[in-house]
Amino acid sequence: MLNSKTIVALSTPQGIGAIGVIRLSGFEAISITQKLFKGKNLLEQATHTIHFGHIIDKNDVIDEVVVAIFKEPHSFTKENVIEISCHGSNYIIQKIIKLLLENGACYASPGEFTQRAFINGRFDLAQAEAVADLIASDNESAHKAALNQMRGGFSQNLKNLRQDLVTFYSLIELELDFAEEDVVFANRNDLKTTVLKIYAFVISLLESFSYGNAIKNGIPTVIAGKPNAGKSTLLNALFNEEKAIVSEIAGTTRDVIEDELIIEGVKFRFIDTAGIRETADKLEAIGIERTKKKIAQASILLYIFDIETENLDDLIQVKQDFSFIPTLFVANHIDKLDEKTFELKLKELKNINIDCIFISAKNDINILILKDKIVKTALGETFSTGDSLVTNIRHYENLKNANSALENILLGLENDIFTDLLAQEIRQAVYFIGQITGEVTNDEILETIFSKFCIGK
Ligand SMILES: Nc1nc2c(ncn2[C@@H]2O[C@H](COP(=O)(O)OP(=O)(O)OP(=O)(O)O)[C@@H](O)[C@H]2O)c(=O)[nH]1
Ligand SMILES: [Mg+2]
Repeated sequence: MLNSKTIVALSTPQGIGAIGVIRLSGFEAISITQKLFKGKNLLEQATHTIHFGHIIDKNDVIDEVVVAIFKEPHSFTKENVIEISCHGSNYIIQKIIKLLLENGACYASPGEFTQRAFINGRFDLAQAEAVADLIASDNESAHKAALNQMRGGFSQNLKNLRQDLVTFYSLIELELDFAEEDVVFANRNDLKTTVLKIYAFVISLLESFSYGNAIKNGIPTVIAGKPNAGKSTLLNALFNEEKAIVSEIAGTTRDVIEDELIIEGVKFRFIDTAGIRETADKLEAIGIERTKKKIAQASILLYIFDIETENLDDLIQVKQDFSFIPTLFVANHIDKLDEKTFELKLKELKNINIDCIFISAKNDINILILKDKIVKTALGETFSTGDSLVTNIRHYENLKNANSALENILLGLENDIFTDLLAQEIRQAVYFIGQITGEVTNDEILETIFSKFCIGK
């Protein structure tokens, strides 16, 4: 084992709870715990067993506890691990940790348990990072993506492809060693086939990032429309809460209002915007510019309009202008129409081929149907959850770098560039791919990654 120190930290959240779990990892985890434990001799117990007993300070009983034993290598860190479940009082927890420190344990730094798991080969770096994502996940899709990645996700595939590239790299290096003899060890066609395969995979991972990122941070969904269409009323209806100011004055919302909402296990970030119209008001104009920017960055557009007053030509225009983004047309204010007028409007909209969801934001009519439609649109636009998703910006950056190195290799092969230049590009690609799974990393990178974890993870 690389680490001789035995580390300790509270693994449950700070604060008062029914129980707190203190975790130790390291060669001496069991023997250090035994020094303050009154009960069975922990040193003689089998792995994966739990034991009731007391934590004592000299002769004072501190708490009744349950101790779980995981012996190396069958533990989270692949080291000896002890988990002490005690009562969740801050006093008890601090006291037990202090006793453990006095008996030879050291305080764990943030993410050190997971870091050890990585160093001891329990999983690769991308999987270790997924542990942090899993803990942070607050919705079903983010949870699925993190769990999938923690179990291996795209890592193995990436590692295999990288290995193929490494093989070519060594052959090319060999050619350089025999430069004077002008021999070819690396078949250029085979190299091209391999590079194309990796390239396709890297591209698919890069493409998954926007969705992966969205499910982690919420799928950006913009509510836009003319002033007084009922955008802010709709935002409030979706959240069932008065988030935005609603008034009959056109141009009420000037700044963008955003918040997150989980619907059917998918996280959305709803964005209420300033109504779009021609205006001489400087502040309102700035708001409208922001609206347009938000739409450009969003994944879904909810275009809401007042069914009583909306001009059909304007709707056709909107459909054209925003064809770049999946758009749901939301016909609002249906409460104001009698049945006959409603039927008429229905026909008109059908004639111009605009599919709508009919709601009354103010009276909470059909909001659930709208929510359902939003989820379907989000899922239809995106990947099935079984796919590998890139959710981590560090992975994304490395994939982008690997991608440009791969492009250079392909270009180089087309143009028959010098072998040493080719070797350099292959080395780059191998390096950046290796950065993701942690096959090449320096201590500094590791430190930044694991310092983002909390203590006790
Ligand atoms: N009758 C009726 N009134 C509604 C409905 N939805 C919104 N309103 C009213 O329409 C007016 C404008 O609503 P807002 O939600 O402020 O409209 P907005 O689109 O946010 O407007 P701006 O922020 O000015 O662009 C308010 O008086 C609302 O109460 C609806 O479904 N039926
Ligand atoms: Mg508004």
